[in-house]
Amino acid sequence: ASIEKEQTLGIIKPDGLLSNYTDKIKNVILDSGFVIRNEVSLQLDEDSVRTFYAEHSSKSFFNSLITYMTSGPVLVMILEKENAVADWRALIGPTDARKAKITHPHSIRAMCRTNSEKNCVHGSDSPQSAQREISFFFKEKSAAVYVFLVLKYCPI
Ligand code: DGI
Repeated sequence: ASIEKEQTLGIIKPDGLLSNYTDKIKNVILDSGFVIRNEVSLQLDEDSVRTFYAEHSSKSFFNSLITYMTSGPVLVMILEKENAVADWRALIGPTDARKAKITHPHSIRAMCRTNSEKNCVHGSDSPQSAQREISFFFKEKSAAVYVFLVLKYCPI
């Protein structure tokens, strides 16, 4: 019987990229049975982070989260395997990397960093979030957008 594959969104955050954890993290991803279906490296702007993390907009740490996530490029990946959402969350470990070091010493967050804000990686927290977050970064442009772009840049 074929195994149902699931997709989730993973992000290597600016501290992960700047500290050269990318190869280490990718090795863990591949060794754990994920396929990296698609990836893009980009510099997020403030508006994108505000939209992406909208559920945290009322939190005290929201502004520093925006500063952190715009402090350098990120690597956004579609990760695929059976049970990808839960397995990726388990692999990255708890939000607070200080706790991760104690309770989940083999997690990615334990490997990278030592505080609750700079925790190196992101993972969607449910299949619904995964769908929303994947289309946030990888949504195919609609025909209407292409018509707009053609008319804008190649006016008849
Ligand atoms: O899904 P997670 O990334 O594990 O955690 P989350 O959705 O609760 O929070 C999103 C990000 O916001 C998290 O990766 C880092 C930041 N954050 C969360 N809780 C705190 C925090 N930053 C600070 N400074 N303090 C927090 O308590």
